[in-house]
Amino acid sequence: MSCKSKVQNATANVEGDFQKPNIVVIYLDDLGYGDLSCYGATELHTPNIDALATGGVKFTNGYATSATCTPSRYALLTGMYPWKNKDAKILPGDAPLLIDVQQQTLPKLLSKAGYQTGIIGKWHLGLGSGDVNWNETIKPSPNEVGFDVSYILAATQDRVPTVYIENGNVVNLDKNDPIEVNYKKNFEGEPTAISNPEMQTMTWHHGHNNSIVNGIPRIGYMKGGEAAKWSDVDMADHFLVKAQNYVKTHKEKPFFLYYAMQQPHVPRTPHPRFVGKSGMGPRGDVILEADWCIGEFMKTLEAEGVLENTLIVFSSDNGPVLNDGYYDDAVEKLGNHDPKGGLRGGKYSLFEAGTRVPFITYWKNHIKPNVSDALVCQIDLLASLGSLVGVEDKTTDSENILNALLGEAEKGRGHLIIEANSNTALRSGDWIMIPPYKGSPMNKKVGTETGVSLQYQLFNLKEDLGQETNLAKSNPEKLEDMVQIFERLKQ
Ligand code: NG6
Ligand code: CA
Repeated sequence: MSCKSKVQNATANVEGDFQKPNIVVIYLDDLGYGDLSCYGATELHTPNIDALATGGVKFTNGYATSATCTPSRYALLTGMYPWKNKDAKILPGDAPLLIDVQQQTLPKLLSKAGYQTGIIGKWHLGLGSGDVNWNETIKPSPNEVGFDVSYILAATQDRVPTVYIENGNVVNLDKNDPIEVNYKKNFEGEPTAISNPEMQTMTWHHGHNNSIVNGIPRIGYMKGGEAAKWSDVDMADHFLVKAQNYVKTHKEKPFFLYYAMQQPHVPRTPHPRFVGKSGMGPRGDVILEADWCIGEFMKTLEAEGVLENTLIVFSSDNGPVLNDGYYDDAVEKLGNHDPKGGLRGGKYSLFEAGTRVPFITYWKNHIKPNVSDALVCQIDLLASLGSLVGVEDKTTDSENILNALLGEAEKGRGHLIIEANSNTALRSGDWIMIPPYKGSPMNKKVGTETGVSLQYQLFNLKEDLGQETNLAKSNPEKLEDMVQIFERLKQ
């Protein structure tokens, strides 16, 4: 048999050099660099994610492109810098699909190599082309940009519509109770957190005062769809079972599964069996819940006989935030835990904690356990995983850093442009340069620094992880160097 036909005939259960591994991207929402015990947390214990880190490569310089969800997810799936697309900002739940159906995507690329592709979990990249009718099959959806199957929540857990959507169809929709969604105005007579605060079981702090679903006030107004509404406390279990079933029903041929978990984004709604487990309130509890789900998911890979033929990439879409709009004790019960892991800033910030996130690759008996300081970014999965399965693509901003991702090279990317709230900064080698921007240095509602300043900022991250000393004035040569690279890359 030729090499090529060996590849074509490879199945997940056949041993051999040419076997294509299954690929699973496990992606958390707002998990910080310091939120896992394998990244130094002492107050939270995440044994299942730790097992991936100790059995795989744990990256210390792993990045999302952006400090918020939509742009990071856009980069992950398209390999394109989100700042090149003016619409790649936090999207409302009724936004049109952000990815052009003609655009290259990671699932499309893997499909070319014979992969089955699926997404389960949070989408937040828009749906339809403007005026979505939630009561008919929604198109375009993930299924039009490369996923064979999709089972998603449209935007975020705190945004309407609060329903699951499977292959473009709202799950459990009763045609006699159609869903309507509006992000500008309420539907007549429908309760909101303002008109009916007594209906709340969770209280909003900022934003989040529109429709109330399951006692939780949300962003956006929704009417109807009663039977289709999800149960927040069961969401983690629900997605887990879907992910497990995906593995069970697709294991005969190579698959790519994007398992996009909703934790620890707000509203934090741990299943009752995790309530109180962290001693840190719901934020800690849902991190433990996510860790448990990952452990169960790994058990399924093993039980189905595909563990040794599955490459796992674990990461988060942006850095941590405590108060993101609800009173949920995240600040009050934090204790000695540092979600930022010693970094400066947080979600929404150009400082490191906005974009530097846990980043782990695991492939049993293929990846040698290691800790890597290589500069790696989620934007590079497209070119790198393409290279792994033999499909080259040079049409995007994604770089082939496969060797670094597999722990076989010490160097990853040379440069990376990170983004927060449409402002960009350059990471290059050990250095980061943040150009001057207008705007507030503090995001007062969430209580974190934005990283924005009217002065140039330059930090040596190797010597100054916490970005305490701005070297822009004392090292003008380095600054000039960084500004030139930045300007060249931004063109
Ligand atoms: C913000 C929300 C925040 C969160 C965020 C998106 C308010 C005041 N804040 O607009 O709660 O939903 O959007 O988070 O509404 S992300 O992780 O999906 O980017
Ligand atoms: Ca997020």
